[in-house]
Amino acid sequence: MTLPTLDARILQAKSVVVLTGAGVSAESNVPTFRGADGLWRRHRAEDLATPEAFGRDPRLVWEWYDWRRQLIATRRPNAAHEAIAALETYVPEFLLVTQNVDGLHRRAGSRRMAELHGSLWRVRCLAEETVTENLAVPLPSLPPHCACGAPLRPDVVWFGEALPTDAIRQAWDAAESCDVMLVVGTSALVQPAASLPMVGKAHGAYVVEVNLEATPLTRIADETHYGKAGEILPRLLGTLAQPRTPTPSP
Ligand code: BJW
Repeated sequence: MTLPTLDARILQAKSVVVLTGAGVSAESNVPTFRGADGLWRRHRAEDLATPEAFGRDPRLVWEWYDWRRQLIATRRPNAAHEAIAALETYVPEFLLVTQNVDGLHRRAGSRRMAELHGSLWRVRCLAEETVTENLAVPLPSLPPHCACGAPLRPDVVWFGEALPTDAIRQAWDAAESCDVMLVVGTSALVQPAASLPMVGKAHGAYVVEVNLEATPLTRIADETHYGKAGEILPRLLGTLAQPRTPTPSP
């Protein structure tokens, strides 16, 4: 008996979830966190990605985020982002759950998204808690300030902070009800995002992993494809990785 290919399985699915991590942006030359050239090899997360670090030295934290914003502003979505954006247009119920803060999925055209760890392109007022888009590159002064006078922080999720309630609820519900979950370019080490494939699996989803190497998720995945996401996804998804052309009217 031959197993259905992934594109056939997806065409039969009512609901599909794609979970992505930093590896999906690696081919856009955006550094990952834990790879050989990863951000956490050069910097300590405790110094840059915790509320305590920001409380101690907001300027230092902002210098790092401003550097990353400048770098990412010069980068483009790659074939993996594009394949995921195309896939969304073929599936009735679809959710892209991303841990990435770089905004490349949105630039590739993805719309039905839950951004679990926030966005580099939004800022939050420490006094009013208001969130606004901020695309200035570089930022004119560090740390930036709100019109009310209070400092702004990046609207991202640091270690020890709760994830945005709506995003994690949406992701959890989708994981519980999806037929297929595709997990791309995440080390699956950071909670609670790393639990989503287990939730999907426990509720009967067919779990497919795409990564350069094995992760803690590999043992529960139904299929693992080793290699670069930008090469593997277009191959695995076939025509579903191509933007859907409108059906011509008769
Ligand atoms: C390729 C590729 C190619 C490369 N193609 N693949 C339970 C147990 C243990 C610990 C905890 C727990 N629950 C909570 C914790 C603590 C903590 C945690 O998980 N720690 C672990 C590290 C031990 N979690 C938290 O603190 C979270 N908060 C929380 O749980 O709060 C609870 C709470 C509730 C109520 C009130 C208060 C609190 C928050 C986690 C926030 C994570 N933040 C960061 C920074 C975001 C902002 C920024 O970018 O600056 O998010 S850390 C960093 O890791 C970033 C990423 O989104 C995240 C995940 O990394 P990711 O995406 O997996 O990247 P990498 O680099 O690890 O992996 C890349 C992968 O790609 C690799 O596998 C490569 O092989 C692969 N790859 N090129 C395909 N071309």
